[in-house]
Amino acid sequence: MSTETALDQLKQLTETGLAAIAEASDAAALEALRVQYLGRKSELNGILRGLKDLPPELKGVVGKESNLAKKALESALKERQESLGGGDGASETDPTLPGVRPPVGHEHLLTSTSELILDVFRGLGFSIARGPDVEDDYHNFEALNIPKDHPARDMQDTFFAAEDIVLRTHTSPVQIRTMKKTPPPIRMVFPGRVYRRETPDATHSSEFHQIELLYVDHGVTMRDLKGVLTQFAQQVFGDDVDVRFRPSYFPFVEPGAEVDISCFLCKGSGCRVCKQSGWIEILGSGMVHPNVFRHVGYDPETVTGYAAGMGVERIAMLRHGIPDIRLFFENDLRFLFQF
Ligand code: FA5
Repeated sequence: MSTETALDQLKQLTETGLAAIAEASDAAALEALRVQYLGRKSELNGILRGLKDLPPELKGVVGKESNLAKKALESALKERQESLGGGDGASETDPTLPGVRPPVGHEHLLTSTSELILDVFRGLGFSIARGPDVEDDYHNFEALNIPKDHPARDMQDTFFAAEDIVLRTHTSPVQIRTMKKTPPPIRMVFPGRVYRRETPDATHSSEFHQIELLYVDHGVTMRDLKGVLTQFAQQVFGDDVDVRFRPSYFPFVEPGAEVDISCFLCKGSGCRVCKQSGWIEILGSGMVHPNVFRHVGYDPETVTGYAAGMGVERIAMLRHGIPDIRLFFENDLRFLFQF
């Protein structure tokens, strides 16, 4: 075979092949053309197989042209297949086959726990606001009655982003931001992520979530605080739960109280979960300190208020008997899909 004959033959078969492919009206016709032009018994394959018998000076040029022809036919087939609506040509769409369901995720347990808590407070007349995760020293400490060098700063080990810029260690700074721009009365909750330089263990994480509560008006008393927190505890943990207020210290409240619920597992008789005490701590709270009101320009002689802050992970752990806080952040689907 001369070079010209082989090249002519290639040109011819490419042209007729391309024309036929462009005309093909369905996937079956395309498949037949693929077999005819590119299959094992095709003319082109015959030329490729014969290459080895050609004299070296012909082999190069005919080989190159054959490959170009093959590529042109292949891409024309692919293009036509796509313009006919995809498919691999072997199977037409069968509308009676069951569909393929993509895996669908669901709400993270921390999200649904936050929503549950926020719903309780919505029902009690609170509205929701948020503040920034990156705070300045003034909002996170100073305005909350924790001046520089005050020993209470050590209560929450802090991540610093710059000299006076911190990752907030609690959601309490949102109290300050809210009161600064809104006159009383205020009845709000502030959910959000907080950060502390802690060594993680089963109940401590260096990143966790809090929900803050703030109610300021004329004549708000500790009794209002007890009423609302008891309501909250019973709606979240069940009607038969007992609530206990224990004196405690936070610089931004006076008096301050920590709130315990009776152990849901042993019902108060003492077990491993409540460390034999019969009670489990769920949050910190108290009456807003007059110095805090002074910082935001409220008159502590005319308004009073209460505040509280709770850890969302701890509440989810108590509600579901989760033994280790780190499970929330490992994203192991076997854990997450249980809730
Ligand atoms: C505070 O953060 C105060 N801002 C709460 C407050 C607000 C008191 C308003 C009074 C008035 P405390 O550091 O105790 O307080 O944290 C509150 C809750 O966050 C704890 O009860 C606990 O549930 C949770 N918590 C604290 N540290 C961690 C941690 N490392 N990992 C997970 N949860 C934590």
